[in-house]
Amino acid sequence: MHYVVIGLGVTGLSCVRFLRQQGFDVIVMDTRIEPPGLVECQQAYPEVQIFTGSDWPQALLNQAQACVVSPGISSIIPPLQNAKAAGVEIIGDIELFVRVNTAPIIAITGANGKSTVTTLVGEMAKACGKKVAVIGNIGTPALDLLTAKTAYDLVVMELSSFQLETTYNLKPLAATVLNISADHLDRYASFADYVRAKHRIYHQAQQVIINAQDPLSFSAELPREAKQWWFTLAEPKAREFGIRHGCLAFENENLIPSSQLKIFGQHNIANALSALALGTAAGLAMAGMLQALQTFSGLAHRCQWVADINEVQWINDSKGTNVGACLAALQGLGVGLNGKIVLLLGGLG
Ligand code: UMA
Ligand code: ADP
Repeated sequence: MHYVVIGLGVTGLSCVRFLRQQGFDVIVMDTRIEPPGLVECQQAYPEVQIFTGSDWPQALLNQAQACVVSPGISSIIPPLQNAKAAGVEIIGDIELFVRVNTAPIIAITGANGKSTVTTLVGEMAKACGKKVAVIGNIGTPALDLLTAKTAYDLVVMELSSFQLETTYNLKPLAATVLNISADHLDRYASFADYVRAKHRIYHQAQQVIINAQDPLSFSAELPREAKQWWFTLAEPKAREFGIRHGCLAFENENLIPSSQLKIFGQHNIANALSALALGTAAGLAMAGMLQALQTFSGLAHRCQWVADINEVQWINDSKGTNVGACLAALQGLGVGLNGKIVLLLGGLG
């Protein structure tokens, strides 16, 4: 029996490394003629058979122990549906990861703000003295953690809807859907399908963190026993992180003036509040989390201040790759601004 790894980008390569280390036979298939991981895979694993282009041998798919599908390729393409009909398990790299991982997981998804919140929670955990791994859609494939065989206190994982579609046994200590607006609709039959894929993150979560101002962050099918935490840009009620008199606050307690944050825009205040909620759910100390909030200056290309030239401020928000992100950036940056915003816009959307 062998595993078939579908896709030879960073995810596919990480799957090959992990499965070979475990001693399994591996076959790789990718529709691209020259997938990015081709040369590295050939050099490091000459024994692995690689099929590139559109002609995949169906018999090898149908005899596999499982097909491990990269997030960039849909698992409902005919060769994979045929294999599924033949009884083959269709999973993703995150499913392989959670079957072996033993560290507690904070799982983060949403249409926008995922990488910012994932990084911020990672910084908070570090400030609290935890050995933390920050992985997933943010860039480092999850399985690389297992291949490296290093122990961690906590795993902070950014998950895309693509990754969630092929994950069945994720049992996070805390999970959130930060917000939902239209994205990736070329991959989904409907917006409802995209929302359903995102909500999979909650299925077996011990604690859930919900955006009180986005009804799509809430799921009617939350696990009944899951503890709930909420965040809002309004004044917080019970179990809520919110804003009171210019301060980030939890319930009745003011925590830190928003002016002490190094990230700006209303959407980033929401990101900070969700990170505080996630960290609190995971038992991180408030003092360490607030220390991280005071130093975290955001990620490159996300509402990133570039220069101030002749009284014009230049901001790089090139990671705002959907309409919701662009609107949030414009609205967030517009607060308190006296001048005009000139938007330089490109891309498919
Ligand atoms: N592809 C093919 N044929 C194949 C396999 C893939 O044409 O047989 C194409 C896909 O359509 C896609 C590209 O190859 O355009 C890359 O796909 P991939 O699955 O090989 O991607 P990886 O290099 O493994 O990177 C993936 C994530 N990419 C996608 O989901 C498209 C990375 O997220 C992620 O960082 C990485 O795994 C580690 O987990 C990137 C992303 O854009 C940053 N994610 C989307 C987003 O954030 O909106 C979801
Ligand atoms: P993702 O990883 O989900 O793509 P990022 O943290 O990389 O999100 O941010 C990408 C862009 O999304 C930012 O440049 C900004 O325009 C927008 N954004 C960030 N946080 C939010 C939020 N909470 N709500 C809406 N848009 C946001």
